[in-house]
Amino acid sequence: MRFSLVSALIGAGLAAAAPTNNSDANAVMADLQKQAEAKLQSNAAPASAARGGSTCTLANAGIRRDWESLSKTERKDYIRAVKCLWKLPSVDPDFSAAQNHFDDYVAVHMNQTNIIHGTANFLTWHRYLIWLWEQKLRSQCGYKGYLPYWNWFKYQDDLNKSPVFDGSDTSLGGDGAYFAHNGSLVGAGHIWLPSGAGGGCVKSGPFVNFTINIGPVQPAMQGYTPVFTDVKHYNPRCQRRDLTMAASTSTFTASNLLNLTVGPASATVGTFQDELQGSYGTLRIHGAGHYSMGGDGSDVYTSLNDPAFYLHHAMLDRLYWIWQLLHPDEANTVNGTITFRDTPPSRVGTVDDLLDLGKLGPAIPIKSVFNTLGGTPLCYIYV
Ligand SMILES: [Cu+2]
Repeated sequence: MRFSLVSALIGAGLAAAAPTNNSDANAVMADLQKQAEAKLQSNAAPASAARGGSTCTLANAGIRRDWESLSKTERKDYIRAVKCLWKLPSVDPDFSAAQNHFDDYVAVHMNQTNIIHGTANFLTWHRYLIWLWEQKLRSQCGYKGYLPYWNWFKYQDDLNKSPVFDGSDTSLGGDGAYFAHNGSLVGAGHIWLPSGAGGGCVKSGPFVNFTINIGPVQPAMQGYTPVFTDVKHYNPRCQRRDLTMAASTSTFTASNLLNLTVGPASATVGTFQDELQGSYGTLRIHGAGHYSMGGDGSDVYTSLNDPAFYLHHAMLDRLYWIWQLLHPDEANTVNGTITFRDTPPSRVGTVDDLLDLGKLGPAIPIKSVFNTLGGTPLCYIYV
């Protein structure tokens, strides 16, 4: 059997390994990716290739890549396509605050926040959401590529240097202007994160003059006054950001990554998703991506106002994809109920529950998106 860094680290014991710097996390990620690809190759053996009559194969699957590995031309094409969504009309008259199709995604997520987080459908609902976004960019805005991801483990020490956030015309915008505020309260108010250097309107990059219209509902950033209302409340404003290294450096670690993918938290989909989302008083990888962005990206209801949301959730989906490939017996299961941390108490979710994203796309059962090569409708891999 091939020697693997991951198994070496596991062999050494998670606590003993406890790597904390970027290079360790990046090496672990690269190794996990290799293991996932090896599983893909063996799954694609002729006997299983025709399973279910899917026309999706490794040869024709879409390939989602690290934003950094896209050429500048490809990044600009993605940015152009996202801007195109601002020019398309809203598709749901109920979202009267939505001024365009970009806003529709914010509104759909906002309306369902309490039934798609801390629930059985968290992983699959967001998987389907970002797939619909990717499809829309391709079908309506002429985008030729696939959804890129933000690789959290690179540049976590200085997000200003990340190609996602460096403020160049090939980024998704830089930090916000300085806005004096007293950090962010996260983990249901149990954890305080110090402010970064921003907090105001994003001051550089391709989306500087673009207006967002819905929310905020519950931004973690102090001093950003929420609008406790609904998708009919029109609230035009700039998009805000506060790049917060206190969130990224503390959480995007090799030990957290190992725990999720091959360590104790990887045992079941329940332990995996709980560790990913954290609980009261803990900051974990899903939240850390949002709180690293700060500003609008820190709002559990309307974080889609930050265009980097989709790259963050693509990376989250990549982690889910890797976990599924490494845990085939658990890959097609769900755990949890249909309300946020079972509040109010609700029934257990099932694989037949529908992922209903309103007018963004047809409602489909959870089980149809377990396999990203299933062709019902998904057909993509990560590299
Ligand atoms: Cu969400």
